[in-house]
Amino acid sequence: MIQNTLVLLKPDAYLRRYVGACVLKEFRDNKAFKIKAFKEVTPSQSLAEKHYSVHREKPFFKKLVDYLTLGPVIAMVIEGENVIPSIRVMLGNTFSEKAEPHTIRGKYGIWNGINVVHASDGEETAKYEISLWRKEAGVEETGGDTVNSLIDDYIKRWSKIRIDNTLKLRGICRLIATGERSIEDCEEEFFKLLKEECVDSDETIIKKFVRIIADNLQERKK
Ligand code: IDP
Ligand code: MG
Repeated sequence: MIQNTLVLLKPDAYLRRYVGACVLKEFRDNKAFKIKAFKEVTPSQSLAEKHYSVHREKPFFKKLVDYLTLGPVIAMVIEGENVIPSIRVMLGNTFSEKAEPHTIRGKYGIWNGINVVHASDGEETAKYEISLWRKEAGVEETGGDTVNSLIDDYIKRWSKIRIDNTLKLRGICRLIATGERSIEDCEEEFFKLLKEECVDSDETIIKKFVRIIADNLQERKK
């Protein structure tokens, strides 16, 4: 069955430029997918809250909204045969450190909920999310050559960077999670590693990014 799904390169994938380009390449190069909308959007608080409204009662809700509003995202509408489950499989487990190494989250997710990409989890959700992002952020399904060339330009521009510190960042998170190191003790290292990856971000946003990672480490899941 032909389906449409909403895919977001979350702010971590956007700010970590090379990682974002690698992820986008996986979607572009999959011949079963047709990318119909592609737009860089800085989500407002209200859009982030509506997008994650199913989670509003969860203890991590506020931090989740802080994460989605950390910086811009790339919003896409992708069409394809059973595209909703296919993309969920490509993403892997919600929690980066549990995701299989060949999945997008397994390859590029830092830790816990900092997991690079969002994708709709079912047909109803996809309809809700596509219409929400169209209404509130102008994510229009224009399709065609314009979308394709925007994607090609993005990949070409950022794949040159070639800096991917995922495994180093995750290694530090693991030591914090096992109690071998403290978050405070690691903040400087997180900052340095992210600064290498986030080539065009200012220090204020990178510091916020470090805070988001730290919050996530404290927000332990069951
Ligand atoms: P999904 O993104 O795999 O569909 P959901 O359960 O819908 O996962 O959760 C939405 C997002 O909320 C996740 O992608 C992740 O960023 C974050 N999240 C989910 N569970 C937790 C948690 O227990 N702690 C922190 N963040 C979480
Ligand atoms: Mg979900």
